[in-house]
Formats: sequence, structure tokens, C-alpha cells
Amino acid sequence: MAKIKQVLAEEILDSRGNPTIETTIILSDGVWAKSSVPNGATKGVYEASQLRDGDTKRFGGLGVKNAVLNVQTIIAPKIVGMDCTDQQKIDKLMIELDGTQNKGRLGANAILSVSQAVAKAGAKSSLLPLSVYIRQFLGLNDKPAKIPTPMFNIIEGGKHAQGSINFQEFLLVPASAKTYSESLEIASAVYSSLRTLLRDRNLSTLNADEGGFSPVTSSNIEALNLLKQAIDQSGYKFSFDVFLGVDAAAHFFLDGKEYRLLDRPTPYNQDDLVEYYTNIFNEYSLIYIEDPFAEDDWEGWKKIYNALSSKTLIIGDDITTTNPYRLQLALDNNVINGMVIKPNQAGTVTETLAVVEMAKFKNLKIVVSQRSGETMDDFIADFAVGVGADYVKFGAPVHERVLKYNRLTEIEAELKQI
Ligand code: 2PG
Ligand code: MG
Repeated sequence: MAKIKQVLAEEILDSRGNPTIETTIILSDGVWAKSSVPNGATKGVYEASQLRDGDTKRFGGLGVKNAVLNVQTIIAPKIVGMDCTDQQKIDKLMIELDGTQNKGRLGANAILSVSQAVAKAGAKSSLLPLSVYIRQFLGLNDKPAKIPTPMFNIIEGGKHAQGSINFQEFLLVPASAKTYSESLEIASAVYSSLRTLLRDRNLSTLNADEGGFSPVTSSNIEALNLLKQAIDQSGYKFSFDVFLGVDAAAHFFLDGKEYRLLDRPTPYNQDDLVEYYTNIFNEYSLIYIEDPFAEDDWEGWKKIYNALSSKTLIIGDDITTTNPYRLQLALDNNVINGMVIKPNQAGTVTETLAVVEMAKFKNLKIVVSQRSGETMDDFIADFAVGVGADYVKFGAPVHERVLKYNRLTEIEAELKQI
């Protein structure tokens, strides 16, 4: 088996122009692979910690030179010489080297860049597509692989588009598509129909962090209406060919007690907000509601779960943060029927896989997601197929976001060859 010969790390820029880390692993058989890590805008407080330099003279303190140094001087000397297919052993070693609960010493960014690069190099050296290589870790090889249903974030608000609407993501879910490529066609058609509609209404067609539009509408409901019309005008049928979902990313929770939405001047208490979600669920047949309440508002979560979980997906992201303890809490409180999986919330490939396994065991739907600050690494696409995710969220079907969607197209073809 090929051994790790060299580990290189660099500070590069993500899609928001902020620094992030990229690691290259070179193996004894000449194979090499590199991987970089993304960054979120709405981070759950329980996410693994990304190490930032804090030197305000560079990138406003967001530099990652120390994380790079940690890879070069602390991680590299320990993993050089190890079998690169020994993913668990390498990840465990990095966790021990870090020695903290949240990877705050070496940085989850430093550790994950190595962990992902090791997986990519291991797959290459084993002459396997990365998605197939990852399937082996979960023992899924006997089951047929499938491309997850993509959910396209085509209107953005919240922290992805400051100054616009409250909900962070308005998602398009092509439902009638028979193949993955057909869902891309549908998403692209609705995206351009929405652009035309916004132009006609004199609303902004500028793009937010994930390539979605960020019109300044008077309410979140108006954004849902725009989407409904865009679908109708694209020639597809709303609530038949295409369904809608939202990631509320409920950061509109103010003073730890009430929720504020553009939709009405007075604040919402938990019951009001459940009623609001129930109304939009009924009106727009939402098949997906992510982070409807704040990450520690368990009572609010319980209320929405009781009201809507038999009819739609109630998905945890900031509340669960790809963390086994947070997932257990969500299960104990019975508040989710699916969860978002993001490797950089966990910090290693092995730990991310463990959370996927736990969630699958509990019959939760798995949604593998990119971050709003992305890189040109398409690892996450292979990872999603590898773990047998039900859905993926990779942003709008434009700009650098197409990288992951296009990788899924390639994987679809690769799977046919196997
Ligand atoms: C989310 C993500 C990805 P961010 O909340 O689901 O879309 O956003 O990366 O900003 O946390
Ligand atoms: Mg989210």
C-alpha cells in the first residue's frame, strides 16, 4: 500500500475572498491529491472550530497561516510514512494531536484539509472513484449507488445577503426529474425564469454568496410567491415538477426570546412562528424546512416537529452541527426527521462518517451540504454519493457552485461504468 511521503499546505482564498487552507498529500507511489476546506456564514455554535490567525493586519484577522503551520510542523511529521488508506488511524491521530473538544488547538480547518486530502489520495492510489472508495467505509458496496436529489438555493437572505429577507435559503427541489441531469435542466430553467421575473419587477438580479438572487422584497412570503411564479413561467408545474423548501437558519431570534420577520411588524413567539410555518407549508407545499427555530430553542423545535413532521422534512443543521452529542440531543428531544451533514462542522472524514451512520440508523434523511464560502474542491459531491445521501445542497446552479453539480454529472457517468 502507498505510504504518505510528503504533506504540503497553503493559504488560499475561498469564494468570499477570505483565506482558507489547502493541503496536498504526495504518496510513495507518485499519486498526489489536494483538498481545501470551505467556511460557513451561519455557523452553529457547536461546530468544530476553524483556526484563524487573529492578526488584524492580514485579512481582518481571518488569515490561516497558523493552521498551515500546524499542518506542516505538527501533523505532517506524524503522518509521513503512514498507509494513506488507513483513514481512521490518521484521523484518530490528528484528533489526539489536537487534544481539544472542538479542534481549537490545531484547527478543524487544518485537520479536515489533511483528512480530505488523505481520502482523495487513498481513492486515487486504490484506482477507485472517490465516491466508491467512501462507500467502502460505510460498507455500502453491495447496495446500488444513487445520485442524491439536488436542492438548489436560488433566493438568498439572512447572513448570505445582508439587507434582504430573513430566511437564508429558498430551495428549489426538482421532483419529477427522472435523472440527475434532468434536475439540472429544471433548476437552470427556473433560475433564468426567476431572473427575467425579477428584471420585469425592477428587483435586483444581483447574486448572493451561493449564487442565488437576493431581491429586497417586503416579506419572506413575497419571495415564495416570486419562486412560484418563476416556476409557472418556466413551463414546469409548481408542486408537481418542482417543490420548494427553506433553510430559515433562524438567526432572526432576537434577545433570546422572540423572532422577528419582515412579514409583520410585531415579533413572533414560538406558537406564532409554528403557525407561520404551517401556513407557508400549506400554501407553498414546502417539502423541506431547515433550522426553523434557533439552535437552543428546544421548545420551539418540539412545537414545530409535533405540528409538521408527519407531513414534511424538519431538518437540523445549526442545531445538530454534524456532532454526535448534538444529534443525540436532537433525537432525545424528538425534534428532527433529517439532518444536514457538513464535514467541516465535524473536522475529520471519519467523524463525519460516524454521524452519518448514526443518523441513518435512526432513519433520518441525510442532506449533505457545501458551505456558503466555498473552494474549487469537489470532495463534497463524491462524499454525498459515497454515504448514500438523500439530498444535496450545493447552492444555485451558477458560478463556482456548478463545480459540485458538474462533479455529480461525472459521478453519474462513472457509476454506469462500474
Ligand atoms: C447552511 C449553509 C450552507 P453556511 O446553513 O445550510 O448553505 O450556510 O455555510 O453559511 O452555514
Ligand atoms: Mg443551514
